[in-house]
Amino acid sequence: MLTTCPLDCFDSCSIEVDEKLKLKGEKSHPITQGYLCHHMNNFHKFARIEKSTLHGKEISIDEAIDIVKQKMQEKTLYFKGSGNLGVMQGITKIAFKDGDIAKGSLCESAGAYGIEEGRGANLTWSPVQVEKSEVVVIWGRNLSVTNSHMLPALKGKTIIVIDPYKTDFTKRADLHINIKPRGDIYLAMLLSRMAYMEEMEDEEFVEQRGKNFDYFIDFVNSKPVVMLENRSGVCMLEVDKMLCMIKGKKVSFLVGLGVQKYTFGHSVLRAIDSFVAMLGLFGKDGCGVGYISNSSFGFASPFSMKTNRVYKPIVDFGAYDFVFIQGGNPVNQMPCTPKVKEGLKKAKFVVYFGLHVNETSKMADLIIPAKTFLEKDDLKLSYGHEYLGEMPKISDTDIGISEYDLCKRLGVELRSEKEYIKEIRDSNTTKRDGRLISKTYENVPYEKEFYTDSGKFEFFDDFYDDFTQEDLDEGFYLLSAKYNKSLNSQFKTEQYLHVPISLGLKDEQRLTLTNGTYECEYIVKNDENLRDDCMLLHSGHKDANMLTPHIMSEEGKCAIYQELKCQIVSS
Ligand SMILES: Nc1nc2c(c(=O)[nH]1)N[C@H]1C(S)=C(S)[C@@H](COP(=O)(O)OP(=O)(O)OC[C@H]3O[C@@H](n4cnc5c(=O)[nH]c(N)nc54)[C@H](O)[C@@H]3O)O[C@H]1N2
Ligand SMILES: Nc1nc2c(c(=O)[nH]1)N[C@H]1C(S)=C(S)[C@@H](COP(=O)(O)OP(=O)(O)OC[C@H]3O[C@@H](n4cnc5c(=O)[nH]c(N)nc54)[C@H](O)[C@@H]3O)O[C@H]1N2
Ligand code: SF4
Ligand SMILES: [Mo]
Repeated sequence: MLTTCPLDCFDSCSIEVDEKLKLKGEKSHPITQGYLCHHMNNFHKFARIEKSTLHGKEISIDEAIDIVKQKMQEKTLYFKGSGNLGVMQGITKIAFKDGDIAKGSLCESAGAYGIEEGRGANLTWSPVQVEKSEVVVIWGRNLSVTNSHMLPALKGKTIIVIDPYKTDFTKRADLHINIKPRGDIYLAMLLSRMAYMEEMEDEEFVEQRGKNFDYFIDFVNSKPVVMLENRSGVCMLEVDKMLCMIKGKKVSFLVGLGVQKYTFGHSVLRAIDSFVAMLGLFGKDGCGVGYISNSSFGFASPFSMKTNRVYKPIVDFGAYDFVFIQGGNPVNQMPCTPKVKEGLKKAKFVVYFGLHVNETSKMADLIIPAKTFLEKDDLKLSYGHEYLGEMPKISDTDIGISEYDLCKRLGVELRSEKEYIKEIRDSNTTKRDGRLISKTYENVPYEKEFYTDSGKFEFFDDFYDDFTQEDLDEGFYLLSAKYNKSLNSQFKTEQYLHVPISLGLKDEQRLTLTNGTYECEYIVKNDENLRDDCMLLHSGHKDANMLTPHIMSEEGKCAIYQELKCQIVSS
């Protein structure tokens, strides 16, 4: 039978499941092309939670549900992570609609906000389009780790990588721009300024499809080149090289999380988009910018409703009597672990509803096991391509409960599961070569319209960055990136702090870092791929968020993992 990978990943692979539940990538799927990654190849090897427990003592699911029913009468917070991205995961929040719902994201929403400001909607840019490009700019995205099903589309293209870390891909790139962290907005402005000097703008596009272009050009021209070079760490020569490589070509820009882990993350995406728009590289075959898109764009949302919102990156768990955490591991994944732990200790009663034991389950009073994606009906909308992934129930077990069943058992009146799935699926689908795709992608994204009120692309003309020269010069950027064997904190995580060789430290030695407020000791691994001003922790590292800040982006309510620099306390 066929199903779809539920994980938080660009690729949403189509999976063949045999009678023994062995998982294989579907060969004829245009994106999956017959292979899966580490997580799905080893899915059954990772132990799952099998029993409900209250303070470590086994109880039945019925007893667990009764406890939730009783506790949710008190001041409640519902917090959902992104362990499974099936649409039915969202149903549970209906049961908690009278409490506070944690909104915003630990992921992409700063950048997404900036994209929506300029284009009105954050549409995907899939391998199907990238294949039609001549040049691909990989900008703060680590394709071979996070988006491996994009790789076949890159064959034979000119590749430019913009990343402060020498990812696998930089080694086969035609140009690697080893940018200073936090420098992307300045590089985008420098590129725009130089492109304007070289008269590379697409006048027809800018006039007919753009708004605010003159202000944009005045704004970027008002910035001293030396400042733009200093802030981005990129010299004019390299900018010139990049412009020569993309001039007159069909170009895809694949932008990742890396560029937007800062307070002004929304402006970074808007600036990159503005540069691309001035070249007229939207709405044409093989020309566009891809980011973590809004997968549900255009689809019905039967579970949406008015609720009292609090913000995920900074939510204070301690302010609640009852905290219900579903499909997430905030103790490990939310910024500022010390604050998260303090809050969860103070909260009167905490539930963890998930698949695996982790740092959050260990702090929960009550643990409720979930069903896996093979054991429930669902549907996956992808943030990395236009194909819909059906997820029929394939196997059954006595372990756990599905999100739908839990919601029902908590007393919510619901239609049948299949009805919801059908409503969402049919609300915006069509077929391409016999496969379901989102109707939004019948045409090239933005070919007909931008989704702003003006219907035009709206260029940016201002932003705010309060980093001083002192901030720039002192300490180390602590990069946070994804790991090939883990999906955030799920599966196999890595436990080293990567440091630049220039520090002269020894592998396996201890190193204590501070962000000015908190300290944490790490075990060192030398990494020749790092710039001298950077260190790196992989997502899922047990102390990945000990030194990340308890603040969120200016716009988009997003966590901003790289806002603070770190100093060495002792080694
Ligand atoms: N194997 C695996 N795949 C995953 C995940 C996983 O945990 N493991 N997670 C999934 C999720 S939740 C997401 S959101 C996506 C994210 O996918 P990506 O965006 O690819 O993920 P990251 O590894 O966070 O960041 C990408 C790159 O940004 C670079 N970077 C850091 N700071 C800067 C900067 O200031 N400027 C620039 N230009 N680059 C910078 C990093 O060095 C890194 O190479 O991946 C998904 N796929
Ligand atoms: N330092 C640092 N922190 C980060 C990041 C980073 O790069 N660096 N990345 C950020 C990003 S991009 C993201 S998206 C977030 C992700 O953060 P989280 O959403 O917390 O992701 P995971 O750590 O993968 O935890 C997923 C949980 O979902 C559970 N689960 C899996 N499938 C199901 C299911 O079907 N039902 C239920 N109920 N539970 C299920 C798993 O057991 C696991 O506990 O982390 C963010 N945090
Ligand atoms: S995590 Fe991504 S690459 Fe791996 S199987 Fe799932 S969709 Fe495919
Ligand atoms: Mo994410």
